[in-house]
Amino acid sequence: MSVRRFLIDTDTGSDDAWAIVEALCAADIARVEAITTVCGNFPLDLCTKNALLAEDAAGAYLPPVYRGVEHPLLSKKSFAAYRVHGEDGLGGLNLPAPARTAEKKHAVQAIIDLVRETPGEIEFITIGPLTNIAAALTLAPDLAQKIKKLWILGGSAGICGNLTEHVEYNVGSDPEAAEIVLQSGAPAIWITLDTTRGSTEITPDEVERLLASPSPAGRFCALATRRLREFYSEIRGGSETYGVVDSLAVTAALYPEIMTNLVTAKCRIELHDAEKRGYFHFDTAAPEKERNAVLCTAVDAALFKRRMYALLGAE
Ligand SMILES: [Ca+2]
Repeated sequence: MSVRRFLIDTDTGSDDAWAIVEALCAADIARVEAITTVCGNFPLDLCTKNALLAEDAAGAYLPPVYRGVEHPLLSKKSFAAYRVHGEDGLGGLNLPAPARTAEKKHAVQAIIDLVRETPGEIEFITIGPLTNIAAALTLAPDLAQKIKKLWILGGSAGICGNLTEHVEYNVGSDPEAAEIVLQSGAPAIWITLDTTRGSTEITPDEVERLLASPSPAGRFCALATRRLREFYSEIRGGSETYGVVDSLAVTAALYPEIMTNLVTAKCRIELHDAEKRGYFHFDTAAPEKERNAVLCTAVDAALFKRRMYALLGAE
Protein backbone atom coordinates (compact mmCIF):
# COMPACT_ATOMS: atom_id res chain seq x y z
CA MET A 1 0.00 0.00 0.00
CA SER A 2 1.38 3.40 -0.91
CA VAL A 3 2.03 5.93 1.80
CA ARG A 4 -0.61 8.69 1.81
CA ARG A 5 0.49 12.31 2.04
CA PHE A 6 -0.99 14.71 4.57
CA LEU A 7 -0.87 18.28 5.79
CA ILE A 8 -2.08 18.97 9.34
CA ASP A 9 -3.54 22.38 10.16
CA THR A 10 -3.67 22.95 13.92
CA ASP A 11 -4.27 25.45 16.74
CA THR A 12 -2.04 23.32 18.90
CA GLY A 13 -3.67 22.68 22.25
CA SER A 14 -3.07 19.49 24.16
CA ASP A 15 -5.40 17.28 22.13
CA ASP A 16 -3.89 18.68 18.93
CA ALA A 17 -0.47 17.69 20.28
CA TRP A 18 -1.79 14.16 20.92
CA ALA A 19 -3.18 14.05 17.37
CA ILE A 20 0.09 15.26 15.82
CA VAL A 21 2.09 12.66 17.72
CA GLU A 22 -0.30 9.97 16.55
CA ALA A 23 -0.02 11.02 12.90
CA LEU A 24 3.77 11.09 13.01
CA CYS A 25 3.81 7.61 14.56
CA ALA A 26 1.89 6.26 11.54
CA ALA A 27 4.87 6.52 9.21
CA ASP A 28 4.18 3.16 7.55
CA ILE A 29 0.92 4.45 6.07
CA ALA A 30 1.15 8.24 6.19
CA ARG A 31 3.68 10.97 5.53
CA VAL A 32 2.95 14.37 7.08
CA GLU A 33 4.44 16.78 4.56
CA ALA A 34 3.83 19.93 6.61
CA ILE A 35 2.15 21.27 9.71
CA THR A 36 0.49 24.68 9.49
CA THR A 37 -0.55 26.58 12.58
CA VAL A 38 -3.55 28.82 13.04
CA CYS A 39 -4.89 30.88 15.92
CA GLY A 40 -7.53 28.99 17.85
CA ASN A 41 -6.86 27.66 21.31
CA PHE A 42 -4.19 30.30 21.88
CA PRO A 43 -2.39 33.13 20.14
CA LEU A 44 -0.42 31.91 17.16
CA ASP A 45 3.02 31.95 18.82
CA LEU A 46 2.00 29.37 21.41
CA CYS A 47 0.16 27.22 18.83
CA THR A 48 3.34 27.21 16.73
CA LYS A 49 5.65 26.45 19.65
CA ASN A 50 3.45 23.54 20.70
CA ALA A 51 3.36 22.12 17.18
CA LEU A 52 7.16 22.03 17.19
CA LEU A 53 7.18 20.44 20.67
CA ALA A 54 4.64 17.82 19.60
CA GLU A 55 6.85 16.87 16.66
CA ASP A 56 9.80 16.46 19.01
CA ALA A 57 7.71 14.35 21.39
CA ALA A 58 6.68 11.94 18.66
CA GLY A 59 10.28 10.85 18.18
CA ALA A 60 9.59 10.05 14.52
CA TYR A 61 10.42 12.65 11.88
CA LEU A 62 10.12 16.44 11.75
CA PRO A 63 7.87 17.96 9.07
CA PRO A 64 8.31 21.69 8.44
CA VAL A 65 6.04 23.89 10.55
CA TYR A 66 4.55 27.05 9.01
CA ARG A 67 2.92 29.93 10.91
CA GLY A 68 -0.49 30.87 9.62
CA VAL A 69 -3.14 33.50 10.18
CA GLU A 70 -3.19 35.28 13.53
CA HIS A 71 -6.87 36.23 13.74
CA PRO A 72 -10.18 34.99 12.38
CA LEU A 73 -11.04 36.43 8.96
CA LEU A 74 -13.43 39.07 10.23
CA SER A 75 -12.39 39.74 13.79
CA LYS A 76 -9.48 40.50 16.05
CA LYS A 77 -10.69 37.97 18.58
CA SER A 78 -7.90 36.65 20.75
CA PHE A 79 -7.82 33.13 22.11
CA ALA A 80 -6.87 31.98 25.58
CA ALA A 81 -7.98 28.41 26.35
CA TYR A 82 -5.47 28.15 29.17
CA ARG A 83 -8.09 26.85 31.58
CA VAL A 84 -8.70 23.94 29.21
CA HIS A 85 -5.15 23.00 28.30
CA GLY A 86 -2.93 24.64 30.95
CA GLU A 87 -0.85 27.82 30.86
CA ASP A 88 1.60 26.29 28.41
CA GLY A 89 -1.16 24.60 26.41
CA LEU A 90 0.38 21.23 27.20
CA GLY A 91 -0.96 20.36 30.62
CA GLY A 92 1.70 22.26 32.56
CA LEU A 93 4.59 20.17 31.25
CA ASN A 94 6.54 23.43 30.79
CA LEU A 95 8.94 21.89 28.30
CA PRO A 96 12.05 23.81 27.26
CA ALA A 97 11.65 25.90 24.12
CA PRO A 98 11.95 23.83 20.94
CA ALA A 99 15.34 23.87 19.26
CA ARG A 100 13.79 24.47 15.85
CA THR A 101 11.68 27.38 14.65
CA ALA A 102 8.91 27.68 12.12
CA GLU A 103 9.73 28.13 8.45
CA LYS A 104 9.89 31.65 7.03
CA LYS A 105 7.20 31.05 4.42
CA HIS A 106 3.63 31.86 5.51
CA ALA A 107 1.38 28.84 6.07
CA VAL A 108 -1.17 29.98 3.51
CA GLN A 109 1.54 30.25 0.85
CA ALA A 110 2.93 26.88 1.91
CA ILE A 111 -0.51 25.32 1.48
CA ILE A 112 -0.93 26.82 -1.98
CA ASP A 113 2.55 25.80 -3.12
CA LEU A 114 2.34 22.24 -1.79
CA VAL A 115 -1.04 21.55 -3.38
CA ARG A 116 -0.10 23.10 -6.74
CA GLU A 117 3.18 21.15 -6.82
CA THR A 118 1.39 17.87 -6.16
CA PRO A 119 -2.21 18.24 -7.38
CA GLY A 120 -4.57 15.49 -6.28
CA GLU A 121 -2.13 14.05 -3.75
CA ILE A 122 -2.36 15.97 -0.49
CA GLU A 123 -4.98 15.19 2.13
CA PHE A 124 -5.55 17.81 4.81
CA ILE A 125 -6.44 17.11 8.42
CA THR A 126 -7.75 20.29 10.01
CA ILE A 127 -8.02 20.32 13.80
CA GLY A 128 -8.39 24.05 14.40
CA PRO A 129 -10.44 26.92 12.99
CA LEU A 130 -10.49 26.92 9.19
CA THR A 131 -8.89 30.35 8.71
CA ASN A 132 -5.75 29.18 6.89
CA ILE A 133 -7.67 26.87 4.58
CA ALA A 134 -10.25 29.54 3.74
CA ALA A 135 -7.51 32.06 3.02
CA ALA A 136 -5.73 29.59 0.73
CA LEU A 137 -8.95 28.72 -1.12
CA THR A 138 -9.73 32.43 -1.55
CA LEU A 139 -6.29 33.31 -2.89
CA ALA A 140 -6.10 30.19 -5.04
CA PRO A 141 -9.58 28.88 -5.92
CA ASP A 142 -7.99 26.18 -8.12
CA LEU A 143 -7.00 24.43 -4.89
CA ALA A 144 -10.57 23.19 -4.43
CA GLN A 145 -10.02 20.79 -7.34
CA LYS A 146 -6.43 19.94 -6.42
CA ILE A 147 -6.78 19.02 -2.74
CA LYS A 148 -7.28 15.27 -2.54
CA LYS A 149 -9.44 15.44 0.58
CA LEU A 150 -10.11 17.60 3.62
CA TRP A 151 -10.65 15.74 6.88
CA ILE A 152 -12.19 18.44 9.05
CA LEU A 153 -12.81 18.23 12.76
CA GLY A 154 -15.75 20.56 12.87
CA GLY A 155 -19.47 21.05 13.03
CA SER A 156 -22.14 19.18 14.84
CA ALA A 157 -24.99 17.08 13.57
CA GLY A 158 -27.06 16.47 16.65
CA ILE A 159 -25.04 17.12 19.75
CA CYS A 160 -24.89 20.88 20.09
CA GLY A 161 -21.83 22.81 21.01
CA ASN A 162 -18.55 22.94 22.84
CA LEU A 163 -18.04 26.67 22.19
CA THR A 164 -21.58 27.65 23.09
CA GLU A 165 -24.73 25.67 23.62
CA HIS A 166 -25.31 25.66 19.87
CA VAL A 167 -21.91 25.90 18.30
CA GLU A 168 -18.90 23.65 17.78
CA TYR A 169 -15.53 25.28 18.61
CA ASN A 170 -13.56 25.11 15.36
CA VAL A 171 -16.44 26.29 13.20
CA GLY A 172 -17.61 28.86 15.75
CA SER A 173 -14.15 30.37 16.17
CA ASP A 174 -14.16 31.51 12.53
CA PRO A 175 -17.60 30.95 11.01
CA GLU A 176 -16.84 32.82 7.78
CA ALA A 177 -13.79 30.65 7.19
CA ALA A 178 -15.84 27.49 7.72
CA GLU A 179 -18.49 28.75 5.30
CA ILE A 180 -15.85 29.49 2.63
CA VAL A 181 -14.46 25.97 2.96
CA LEU A 182 -17.93 24.44 2.96
CA GLN A 183 -18.97 26.24 -0.22
CA SER A 184 -15.61 25.87 -2.00
CA GLY A 185 -16.37 22.53 -3.60
CA ALA A 186 -13.24 20.96 -2.12
CA PRO A 187 -13.92 17.32 -1.22
CA ALA A 188 -14.40 17.21 2.53
CA ILE A 189 -15.46 14.88 5.29
CA TRP A 190 -16.59 16.76 8.38
CA ILE A 191 -15.87 14.69 11.49
CA THR A 192 -18.54 16.19 13.69
CA LEU A 193 -18.55 16.79 17.42
CA ASP A 194 -21.04 13.93 17.74
CA THR A 195 -18.21 11.44 17.27
CA THR A 196 -16.18 12.81 20.14
CA ARG A 197 -18.57 12.10 22.98
CA GLY A 198 -19.40 8.95 24.90
CA SER A 199 -17.39 5.80 24.43
CA THR A 200 -14.69 7.48 22.35
CA GLU A 201 -13.54 9.38 25.44
CA ILE A 202 -10.36 8.44 27.28
CA THR A 203 -10.81 6.46 30.51
CA PRO A 204 -8.60 6.43 33.64
CA ASP A 205 -7.46 2.88 32.80
CA GLU A 206 -6.31 4.04 29.41
CA VAL A 207 -4.38 6.94 30.92
CA GLU A 208 -2.63 4.48 33.22
CA ARG A 209 -1.81 2.27 30.25
CA LEU A 210 -0.29 5.21 28.37
CA LEU A 211 1.74 6.26 31.42
CA ALA A 212 3.03 2.71 31.85
CA SER A 213 3.79 2.17 28.18
CA PRO A 214 7.37 1.91 26.98
CA SER A 215 6.64 4.57 24.38
CA PRO A 216 7.73 8.15 25.23
CA ALA A 217 5.15 9.31 22.67
CA GLY A 218 2.33 7.61 24.57
CA ARG A 219 3.50 8.98 27.91
CA PHE A 220 3.71 12.48 26.44
CA CYS A 221 0.10 12.26 25.25
CA ALA A 222 -1.13 11.32 28.72
CA LEU A 223 0.93 14.00 30.47
CA ALA A 224 0.17 16.78 27.99
CA THR A 225 -3.57 16.24 28.48
CA ARG A 226 -3.49 16.25 32.30
CA ARG A 227 -5.12 19.68 32.48
CA LEU A 228 -7.68 18.72 29.84
CA ARG A 229 -8.65 15.74 31.97
CA GLU A 230 -9.10 17.97 35.02
CA PHE A 231 -11.10 20.44 32.97
CA TYR A 232 -13.59 17.78 31.90
CA SER A 233 -13.93 16.70 35.50
CA GLU A 234 -14.58 20.30 36.61
CA ILE A 235 -17.19 21.12 34.00
CA ARG A 236 -18.97 17.80 34.30
CA GLY A 237 -19.03 17.41 38.05
CA GLY A 238 -16.39 14.74 38.46
CA SER A 239 -16.42 13.07 35.06
CA GLU A 240 -13.64 10.50 34.88
CA THR A 241 -13.41 10.41 31.09
CA TYR A 242 -12.30 13.12 28.73
CA GLY A 243 -12.27 13.77 25.03
CA VAL A 244 -9.20 14.10 22.85
CA VAL A 245 -11.33 15.27 19.98
CA ASP A 246 -8.56 16.13 17.53
CA SER A 247 -7.30 12.58 17.72
CA LEU A 248 -10.56 11.37 16.25
CA ALA A 249 -10.06 13.38 13.08
CA VAL A 250 -6.53 12.09 12.67
CA THR A 251 -7.53 8.50 13.35
CA ALA A 252 -10.49 8.69 10.95
CA ALA A 253 -8.24 10.13 8.25
CA LEU A 254 -5.59 7.45 8.76
CA TYR A 255 -8.11 4.61 9.17
CA PRO A 256 -11.38 5.51 7.42
CA GLU A 257 -12.79 2.12 8.42
CA ILE A 258 -13.46 3.48 11.92
CA MET A 259 -16.24 5.68 10.50
CA THR A 260 -19.59 3.93 10.91
CA ASN A 261 -22.02 6.60 9.81
CA LEU A 262 -21.50 8.88 6.84
CA VAL A 263 -24.30 11.13 5.61
CA THR A 264 -24.45 13.64 2.81
CA ALA A 265 -26.25 16.88 3.52
CA LYS A 266 -26.85 20.39 2.35
CA CYS A 267 -24.92 22.45 4.87
CA ARG A 268 -24.28 26.07 5.71
CA ILE A 269 -22.84 27.95 8.62
CA GLU A 270 -25.00 30.45 10.51
CA LEU A 271 -23.34 33.85 10.04
CA HIS A 272 -26.07 36.32 10.93
CA ASP A 273 -28.04 35.30 14.01
CA ALA A 274 -25.86 36.64 16.84
CA GLU A 275 -27.12 33.96 19.24
CA LYS A 276 -26.26 31.09 16.92
CA ARG A 277 -23.28 32.41 14.96
CA GLY A 278 -21.26 29.41 13.85
CA TYR A 279 -24.16 26.96 14.09
CA PHE A 280 -23.77 24.15 11.59
CA HIS A 281 -27.02 23.90 9.63
CA PHE A 282 -27.45 20.59 7.86
CA ASP A 283 -30.28 19.14 5.82
CA THR A 284 -30.06 15.46 4.98
CA ALA A 285 -33.39 15.58 3.11
CA ALA A 286 -32.23 18.14 0.56
CA PRO A 287 -32.16 17.07 -3.09
CA GLU A 288 -29.02 15.09 -3.91
CA LYS A 289 -27.54 17.77 -6.14
CA GLU A 290 -27.80 20.41 -3.42
CA ARG A 291 -25.91 18.38 -0.83
CA ASN A 292 -22.48 19.90 -0.43
CA ALA A 293 -20.86 18.01 2.42
CA VAL A 294 -20.22 14.56 3.81
CA LEU A 295 -20.57 14.30 7.57
CA CYS A 296 -19.17 11.54 9.74
CA THR A 297 -21.43 11.40 12.77
CA ALA A 298 -20.39 8.13 14.41
CA VAL A 299 -17.33 5.93 14.70
CA ASP A 300 -16.59 2.42 15.98
CA ALA A 301 -15.20 3.50 19.36
CA ALA A 302 -13.44 0.21 20.08
CA LEU A 303 -11.73 0.18 16.70
CA PHE A 304 -10.80 3.86 17.06
CA LYS A 305 -9.07 3.13 20.33
CA ARG A 306 -7.37 0.00 19.06
CA ARG A 307 -5.87 1.87 16.10
CA MET A 308 -4.94 4.93 18.17
CA TYR A 309 -3.26 3.03 21.01
CA ALA A 310 -1.39 0.83 18.55
CA LEU A 311 0.17 4.00 17.09
CA LEU A 312 1.01 5.31 20.56
CA GLY A 313 2.63 2.06 21.68
CA ALA A 314 0.03 1.38 24.37
CA GLU A 315 -2.03 -1.53 23.03
CA1 LIG B 1 -7.52 21.88 17.91
